[in-house]
Amino acid sequence: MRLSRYFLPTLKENPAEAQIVSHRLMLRAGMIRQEAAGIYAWLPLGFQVLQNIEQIVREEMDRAGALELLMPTLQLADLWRESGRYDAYGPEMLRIKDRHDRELLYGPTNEEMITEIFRSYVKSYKTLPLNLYHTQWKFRDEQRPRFGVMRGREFLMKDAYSFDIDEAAARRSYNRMFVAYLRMFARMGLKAIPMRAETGPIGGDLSHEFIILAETGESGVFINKDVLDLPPPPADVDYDSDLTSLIAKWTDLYAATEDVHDAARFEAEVPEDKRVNTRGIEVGQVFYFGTKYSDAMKASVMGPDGVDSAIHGGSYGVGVSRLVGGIIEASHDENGIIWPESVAPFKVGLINMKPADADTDKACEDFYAKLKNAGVTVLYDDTDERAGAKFANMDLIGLPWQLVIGPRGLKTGVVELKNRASGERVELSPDAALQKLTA
Ligand code: 5CA
Repeated sequence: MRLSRYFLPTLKENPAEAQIVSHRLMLRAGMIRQEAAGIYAWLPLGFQVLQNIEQIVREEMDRAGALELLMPTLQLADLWRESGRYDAYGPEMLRIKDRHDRELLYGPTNEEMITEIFRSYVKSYKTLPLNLYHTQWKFRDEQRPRFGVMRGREFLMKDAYSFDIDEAAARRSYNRMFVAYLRMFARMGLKAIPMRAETGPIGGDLSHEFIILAETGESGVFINKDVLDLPPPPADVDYDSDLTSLIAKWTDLYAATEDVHDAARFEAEVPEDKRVNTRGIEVGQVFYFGTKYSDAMKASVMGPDGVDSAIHGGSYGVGVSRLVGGIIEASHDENGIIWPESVAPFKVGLINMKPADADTDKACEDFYAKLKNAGVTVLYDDTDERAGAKFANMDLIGLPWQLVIGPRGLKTGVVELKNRASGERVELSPDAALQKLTA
């Protein structure tokens, strides 16, 4: 992509309304535009990151055996009356009437709708286990939308729903999601710690929140700091195997949100030098709620013994749009964002130090074409801004590599490659640079 043809409305000044660094940087880097309180338009740079995150989530969900579908944002109120949640959900739910006076709502989550789909088609245990998911916009009329995409009113969530014949099978489904979550967050460069948590309006008695540590987070947390050193499960983890011992490595170490924190246990189990009490950002939550929805909505299947019984369910959410802010909270410096390569909007920022200089233009065009041909995503700054402004802009938007090409270096046959994360700069031949970036 040529910067001269891109839409990157960066801001020089810090926006006054942004209280935390990720919100500030997302506005300054031209990633989002606020349209109303807690409602954002995603501009090209922000949208690319959002899509990259969604894709990692998708790959790990698919690897764990879940199946993607897409449910609508609007739902019938009557469906929610069946579960009893239409009234229970309160003012957070956006209620709408259509021209025929039918009551609709903008979905805050999809337990009811997926249960309705399930019960319409599945009659036998032979179809189980089943895990269906989608990534779709949600609306929750939060009392205090704040911190940009962290607590929005409209936000993008991946939500998955598992269906099983009994509790033991449902716990296996829960475990598969638990492992998939450890993997997806690690791939985004995050240390997301599973913590015992309350279930809130989703219900049930077993739940974990996946939380990344950050001072700006909304949740107070208590952990044994050894949990930060646990390695994520490998890519070839066998989802058909018994995952309990893998999961026990994580759940055996104390980690709890303040809502369920047990001070006596914390002190008894965790040596003093390993106790950490800090704040964190919840990027995902998993629930096992048994037959809460299947009882109310009559979703049952015939078991091997010929007897019908209510299915056991779980639901599994990931805050896809919140993650964009969460990753920035975890990875930035005073100059701007530092994207992990896996979610970066472009891998390389190519800086032309002297546009209109024939040799420099030629070298840049050549690089640009070769990188693109090799499948490397590149943002080519071909504008005639000052060099200082170009560097500041590239630091702000945080692409993992900056490739600087100017007449002086070209005379001695070198280009400069800067690693955004370490700040390290090396001069090397164009061929060596190309090799490094396409390896
Ligand atoms: N039905 C369940 C699981 S699918 C559910 O809705 N869970 S949740 O309420 O915990 O939401 C899932 C994830 O969405 C949260 O972990 C959080 O990362 C994200 N999320 C929730 N509310 C917001 C919000 N207002 N703004 C941005 N992200 C949010």
